[in-house]
Amino acid sequence: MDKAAARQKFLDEFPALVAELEQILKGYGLSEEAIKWYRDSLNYNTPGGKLNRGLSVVDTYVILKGYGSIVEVPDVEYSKLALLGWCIELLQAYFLVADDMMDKSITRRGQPCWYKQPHVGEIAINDAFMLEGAIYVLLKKHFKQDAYYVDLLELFHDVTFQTEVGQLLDLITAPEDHVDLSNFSLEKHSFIVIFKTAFYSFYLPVALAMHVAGVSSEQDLKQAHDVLIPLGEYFQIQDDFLDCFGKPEDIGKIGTDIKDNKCSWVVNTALKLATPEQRHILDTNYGIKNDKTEAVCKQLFRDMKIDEFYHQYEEKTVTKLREQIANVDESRGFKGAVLTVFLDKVYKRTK
Ligand code: DMA
Ligand code: MG
Ligand code: MG
Ligand code: MG
Repeated sequence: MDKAAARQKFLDEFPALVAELEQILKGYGLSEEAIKWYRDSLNYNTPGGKLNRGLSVVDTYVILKGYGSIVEVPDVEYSKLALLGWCIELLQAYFLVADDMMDKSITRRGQPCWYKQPHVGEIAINDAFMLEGAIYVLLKKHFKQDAYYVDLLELFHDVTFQTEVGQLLDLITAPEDHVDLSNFSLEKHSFIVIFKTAFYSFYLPVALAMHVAGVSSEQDLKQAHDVLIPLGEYFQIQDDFLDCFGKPEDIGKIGTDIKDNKCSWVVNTALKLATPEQRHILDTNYGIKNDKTEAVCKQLFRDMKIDEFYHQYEEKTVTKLREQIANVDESRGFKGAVLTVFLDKVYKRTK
């Protein structure tokens, strides 16, 4: 099955989940107006992205169980794995609706951010909560009878909290009213992005599939973790790079990191390399909500050839990750291929 077909098969599972969630609201006696609101929020915020996280749950399971491809997975089994995949996409939807409000973003996945819809506004805060709530409704309905149900719940709860910790650090390291670049460092950056991105985007999909496949010894979960966390860090560094150097048509969003005073990989790398003159330009132009000062920072980053340092970083990191994967111990059932597939999905991405 090619990539597009696998994606379509996964997408085809989503409407039934929306219907199940609507059914819950109907059971509570909610009006059609309220049910429509939730349906619209689910459809607007959940399926429009790359679906890397969701699809990875299925892909990981296929490899761990030794199936030749997705078509060999029995239908009932496929639906359960896809449901877990959609639960990560719901978690992602929850984080993104809130993240876009906190980051004052304008577009997401090539359309206006949910809170930017004139009829939505701050109701988006509650919509975010209800996107998260959907995860636990679906897990209870489909996994309550399984021995690993509590493992799934704990995983979702743990990575949700870790992500929220990461978002807190991301936000308090980027105060809007006070720019002080001496507060930033690549070490702080690394800590922030591991928490805000790596756990839920990389460790979670693989760990979920491992629990279902029964390949979930502590040692194997640790092996997965030890590659997926640095892989997730690399992924967020790509996100930071693309925020500044990517094209909105490709990434589906307009970057806000410079105006938002974010402790991003780009500014941290520039700070490390800057001459006193360049540092002065950054001190006086970074973190200001103004198109002109943003353009000055972007030009400086181009002049400093931050893109070349990024490509060097990328090659070095990927070589190291491939070495680490080659050393995975497969004696208990875990497979390094799970990690290679994931790495190949993000290597040199432009969107
Ligand atoms: C992403 O950080 C982290 C979460 C938990 C959504 P970000 O603000 O850099 O993401 P984006 O660039 O997609 O707004
Ligand atoms: Mg953001
Ligand atoms: Mg953010
Ligand atoms: Mg970003």
